Amino acid sequence: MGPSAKALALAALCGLLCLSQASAASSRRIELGAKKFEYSQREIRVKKGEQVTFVIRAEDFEHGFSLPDFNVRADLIPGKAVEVTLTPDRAGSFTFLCDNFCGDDHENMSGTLIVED
Ligand SMILES: [Cu+2]
Repeated sequence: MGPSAKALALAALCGLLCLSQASAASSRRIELGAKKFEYSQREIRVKKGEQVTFVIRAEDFEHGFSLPDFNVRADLIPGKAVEVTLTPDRAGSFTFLCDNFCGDDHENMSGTLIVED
């Protein structure tokens, strides 16, 4: 690789990094808490095409966060903020739920993501 090719590769790499940082920064951040047996928000409204980052904290136990319609899931570890980023590409109501068994009322631990056009 000649010097100019190296410079080009570096520039391309920088472009990628800068782009990904810019998109992370422009993401709308939504704080969500998880504890037995509910999320801190039952209903979350976002806009179609808007990039959102869920910042999710488990408050008491290991929970899960699953949004099957968008193929998104994460393990939630107490004391740690877990970030999940997505850009909903269609409007509608979608269920998010705990998919990590956490006790008797686990089945009811869910909420709705409303994506508006
Ligand atoms: Cu659960």
